[in-house]
Amino acid sequence: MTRIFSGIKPTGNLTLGNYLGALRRWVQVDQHQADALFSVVDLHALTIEHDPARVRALSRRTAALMLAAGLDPALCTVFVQSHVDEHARLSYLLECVATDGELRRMIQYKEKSARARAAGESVRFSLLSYPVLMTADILAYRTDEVPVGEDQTQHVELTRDLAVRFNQRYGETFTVPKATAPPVAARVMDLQDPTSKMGKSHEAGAGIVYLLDDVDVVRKKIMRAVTDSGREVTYDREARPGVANLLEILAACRDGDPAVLAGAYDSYGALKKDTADAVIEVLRPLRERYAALVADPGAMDTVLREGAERARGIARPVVDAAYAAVGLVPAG
Ligand code: AQP
Repeated sequence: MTRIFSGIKPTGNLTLGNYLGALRRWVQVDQHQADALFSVVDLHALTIEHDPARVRALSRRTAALMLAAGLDPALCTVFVQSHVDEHARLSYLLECVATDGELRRMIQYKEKSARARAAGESVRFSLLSYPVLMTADILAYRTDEVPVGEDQTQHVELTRDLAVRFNQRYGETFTVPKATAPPVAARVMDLQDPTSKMGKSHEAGAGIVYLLDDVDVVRKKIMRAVTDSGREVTYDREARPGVANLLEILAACRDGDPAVLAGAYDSYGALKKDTADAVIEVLRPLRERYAALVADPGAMDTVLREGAERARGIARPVVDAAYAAVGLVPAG
């Protein structure tokens, strides 16, 4: 059976981008068709300035939203990354396989480190090394497929490179995984700046739809989305990124095709209204389930504990095999 691993960083409140770009497919497709593991990758939230209490609260909220979105512990494994030591154990070994040059070429590192330096902040070493931890997250489970948004494909390429290199040097140990992306809404853009990704760690703003936003807030944000001065509704990501973003969001919510949908509209107002309705409809059941889940924190703890146990059971022999392969003496 195909094995899938994917995760979400608890760096902010989950957005429509996380839902349409990742969660929805995990729920509707992946958990039914594969042996799927989904993790709150909390160690990845520490690469930037963070408040410990906030990371803790966001980790729980992220787990609850993953379950509220429809991940079913009877079908898949849901767990918190830091509960399974194998991720950090394997990461160091893979740092010994990765090169400084290939990590410095990562677009996310270049962009985030440049932003931090421009703001006069120091750049944590983990900002450079975290793609290796992500590689460990994936390889520890002998993962076949990694469903991610477009922003993460370079990291999955690195994972493939490191897996191949490790296997060549030390013997066949890891499965070489591949990235898979959803057909539409692989990259949901900020409604106020449709040239940049709708990201949960970005400054809270009018351009980000959070999964737990009130219905009125969702509607207001979408109705105020930046479009352009034209009138015709056409699907053109380059020339009309704002309209294209709305069409992609609508298409993702209604399982449609953005170019075909464009032909059904003769005004931006009507497109925005239908997009708002579609998003509100998609988020409604999720918000209801979320309320029920947070009312029973003990049940969620049980799901996470059992998820971590299962994850550990898969990862430990793989990581032990990697330790042995590189020449480390097994513990007696
Ligand atoms: N806007 C998006 N459109 C499509 N997919 C997205 N994803 C995130 N944003 C979008 C996908 O959601 C999964 C989990 O995301 P993540 O936690 O790795 O990153 P993030 O939500 O983008 O959080 P940050 O902290 O705001 O990230 P950075 O700092 O990297 O921008 C992934 O599958 C991701 O592709």
